[in-house]
Amino acid sequence: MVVLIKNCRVFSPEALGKTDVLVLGDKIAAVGPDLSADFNGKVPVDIIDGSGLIMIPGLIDNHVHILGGGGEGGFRTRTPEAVLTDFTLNGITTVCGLLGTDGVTRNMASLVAKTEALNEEGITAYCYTGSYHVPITTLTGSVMKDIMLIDRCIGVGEIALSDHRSSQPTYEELSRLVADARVGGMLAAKAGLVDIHMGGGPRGLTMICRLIHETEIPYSQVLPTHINRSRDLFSEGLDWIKEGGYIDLTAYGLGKPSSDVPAAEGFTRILDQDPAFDHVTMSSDGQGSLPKFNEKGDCIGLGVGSSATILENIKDAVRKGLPLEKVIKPVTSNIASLLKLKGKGRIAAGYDADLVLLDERSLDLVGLVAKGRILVRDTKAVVKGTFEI
Ligand code: FWO
Ligand code: ZN
Repeated sequence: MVVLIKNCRVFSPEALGKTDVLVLGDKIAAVGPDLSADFNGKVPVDIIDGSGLIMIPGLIDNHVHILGGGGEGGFRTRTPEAVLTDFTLNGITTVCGLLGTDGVTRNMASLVAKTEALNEEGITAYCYTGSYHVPITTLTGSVMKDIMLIDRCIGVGEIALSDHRSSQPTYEELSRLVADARVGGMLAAKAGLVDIHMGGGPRGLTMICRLIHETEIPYSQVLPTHINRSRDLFSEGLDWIKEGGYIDLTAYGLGKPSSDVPAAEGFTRILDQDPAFDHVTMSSDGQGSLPKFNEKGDCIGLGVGSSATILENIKDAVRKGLPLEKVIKPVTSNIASLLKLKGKGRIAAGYDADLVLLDERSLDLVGLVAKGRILVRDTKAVVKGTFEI
């Protein structure tokens, strides 16, 4: 009910220095020095000594296959469903769940159920309606109704473009889909954002650019993801930011040689051209399949994404000299404002009490508070998913 974290180095994401944070219920009540919480012993107060620790806002992973995904190599390659500690032990307090290649054995009813389950278990979960395939398969029969009438549905995704697994939507189909998502979102005071899976195909961002250039739809309505999957696509992404667009990097596992642009390098190049660093987000593709295809398009290998890569890439970027207060923006305040997630993405009075405590030197996860509840304490999960042992 009441948590007081004393003497912690707080990044809200801005660097606030050493200060205290008071949590009442599921909200941050106050941020500032010398806070106390004494109710004459009538109310239990959980006091955490934050010395030697850094506090950042709970991380927001905007692209997670919470039901599991995959299947590109046949039924045995359908990837496993996420469990609560996949997120909490990696600093994630908010996720946006979605479907991918397989929009047949994975469906919106199950996605909404899993989204609700994660909210009941302790974090905040939203979802997108649809999957790779356009026209999208909705739950209520229309994109606008899904966004307006499903409480946790905040937009559409992930629809696939420039990819051999895409349904090859026409420009007209894409523009109608984005237009419906926009108006549905507007009518429900939600972002109505369309999360767009970018494949490695030569058409790149052309259809998205055409849509924004030829219609009245604003840049903030679409978020091309996996933008760092190739150097060519990433260069298009840099140009897209330059003209006002938003891009989402996938937080790849470190150390494996591949064609992608690692987040640390991507962030550096974005900061060079846009010091404000407001138009970039990052997501894990957690539980999504990471398939490898040969030149004939046959699946020759398959990995599984993990939400752990978000914090790993934050650490890597800081190790390479990027400032922490910048590096956490793509997974806190930037994505919270793009997705219009009220109360999310910042450490300030009135915001949701989603807080992550990291070791000051290693940036390893030490603690996590979600909606005011301590879910991780002294690096251990003190709250687990329903069937986690
Ligand atoms: C990416 C999710 C891809 C699923 O291109 O899009 O396949 O449905 O689970 N994953 N298709 C992974 C690359 C960005 C590395 C997905 C996957
Ligand atoms: Zn994808």
